[in-house]
Amino acid sequence: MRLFVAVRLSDEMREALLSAQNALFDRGVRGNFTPEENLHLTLAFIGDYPDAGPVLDTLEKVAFRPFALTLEGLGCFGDLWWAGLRGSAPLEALARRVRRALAEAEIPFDRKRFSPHVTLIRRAAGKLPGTELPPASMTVGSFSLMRSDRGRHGMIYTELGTRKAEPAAE
Ligand code: 2AM
Repeated sequence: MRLFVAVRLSDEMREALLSAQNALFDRGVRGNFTPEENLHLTLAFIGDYPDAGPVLDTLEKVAFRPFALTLEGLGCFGDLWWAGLRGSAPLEALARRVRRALAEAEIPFDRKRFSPHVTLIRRAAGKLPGTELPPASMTVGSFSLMRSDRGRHGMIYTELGTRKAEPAAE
């Protein structure tokens, strides 16, 4: 099983990202556009792991309060183009806690530095324009353990479990 831990995005956020993808397409950008239902923010990539049970038990120990997430800017890693998120201490803290919990449970994960992004296009061909992202924010009230399978027409992501935030502080 190929596993990763992610924040699933609100409908509003995914719609904003879809309209950014459409704007890029209209400007002639081509590539492998992430389908709207697959848009997500990865907190930790576990990769091949035999059993979701211990991972879910570990994620259950990660407590956090709801916090705001706001889109900010387009960027790229080579030909992978992404939407960025406004710098957020609670987001950084959540990723750190998830990763620390996985490490303590000796569940391996990709140790590359957390670099919050939502992948919009893989193998993008074109020049990254200065397109603005439509403004969009959401409250992160949970994160999920996801399984990734290669389907006939692209990746299929399945939620295996969710860890909800503690009630917001008064
Ligand atoms: P990406 O979108 O930048 O490729 C599922 O593959 C998710 O895990 C994607 O969000 C992917 O990020 C992320 N991920 C992080 N590290 C990865 C790795 N080493 N291999 C594959 N996916 C990785």
